[in-house]
Amino acid sequence: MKGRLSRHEYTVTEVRQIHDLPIPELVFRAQGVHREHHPPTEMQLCSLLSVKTGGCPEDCAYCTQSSRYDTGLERQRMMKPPEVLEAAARAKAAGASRFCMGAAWREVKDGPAFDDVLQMVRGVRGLGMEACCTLGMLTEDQAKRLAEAGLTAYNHNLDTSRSYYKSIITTRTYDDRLRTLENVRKAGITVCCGGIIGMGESIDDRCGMLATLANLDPQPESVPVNALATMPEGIRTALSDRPPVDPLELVRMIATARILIPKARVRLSAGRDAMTREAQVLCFLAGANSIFYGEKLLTTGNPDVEADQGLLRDAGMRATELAEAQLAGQGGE
Ligand code: SAM
Ligand code: DTB
Ligand code: SF4
Repeated sequence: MKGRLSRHEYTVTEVRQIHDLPIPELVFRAQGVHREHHPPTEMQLCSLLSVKTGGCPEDCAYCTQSSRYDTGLERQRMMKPPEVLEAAARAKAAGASRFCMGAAWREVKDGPAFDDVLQMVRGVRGLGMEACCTLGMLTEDQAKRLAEAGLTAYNHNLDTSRSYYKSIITTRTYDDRLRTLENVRKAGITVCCGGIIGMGESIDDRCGMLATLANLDPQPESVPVNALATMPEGIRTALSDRPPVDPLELVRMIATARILIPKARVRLSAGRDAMTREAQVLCFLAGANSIFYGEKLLTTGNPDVEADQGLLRDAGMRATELAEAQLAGQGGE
């Protein structure tokens, strides 16, 4: 909450002291924080859909959808609200409680495409699901219109530290990102903000990003931790040659995020399809309580629905019920 009496501003050094703890100490501390704030066996299942794919003018080096690189991804026309709502209904029937719609835009432009997105948001809320969008930069007025349509959350990632950011994206700044997050916050929409590891950044960069996230006031309600997506499907990015992320590094990021941002949903995001079940369960123990659910993320693969249902069952965990999602989503209206 704004105006907290003794708000602590984290430094990179402090975050690093947590991040570098021996894993048994780190996970033990994270579990303690997790249990204080969340039911430890409950997992939010969130389905993703790319409603406008490819042809993006930005130069994000990690992204398959940037038109600045030859990624081999086929550009697709923008989907219409009825098609999107059919996909949302299918996701709901499969057990998802949140539906996130992504568009390969630099920023939202007012006009028919944005009006369609507003209709999609109203439709998803009408299904009783939480609705999330990730559409690039937003003005204050656009955020307000999304809030009026019932949007629960807006995803806009910091991606990495302020200093490494310039090596990954040159077409918009870190401050642009922070401004959009502020507009989302002012409109009363919950903030989903995290980043990616495995892009060649240092451990200090990772901890710097976590410090910035933890120092946001209020802190984000949702923190996605992505491993740079590996692309067996043949599509590429400017960073495709990076070695794969060691899952223990994701465990460290998740546990540290859990300790620093206790109330957030920490989301084990891109990268699960390259992980064993055991590594994923270790991430759950470290405090991850949300996953993307469904065969596809935006353009790359994700474990299939049966595999995830089996994983939750065998781990003795359960998916967030729709009714709980509705209650949680009320804050965003
Ligand atoms: N165009 C909008 C934007 O960039 O804000 C929304 C879509 S964008 C694909 C959403 C986020 O997905 C990015 O900020 C990034 O953190 C994540 N992402 C994109 N490509 C990824 C990849 N190859 N691996 C991991 N995460 C990725
Ligand atoms: C986030 O942090 N991860 C999701 C969601 N927010 C939009 C996207 C992951 C994208 C992975 C690469 C792809 O599928 O294109
Ligand atoms: Fe465009 Fe978003 Fe991909 Fe960047 S991450 S290239 S803004 S779709």
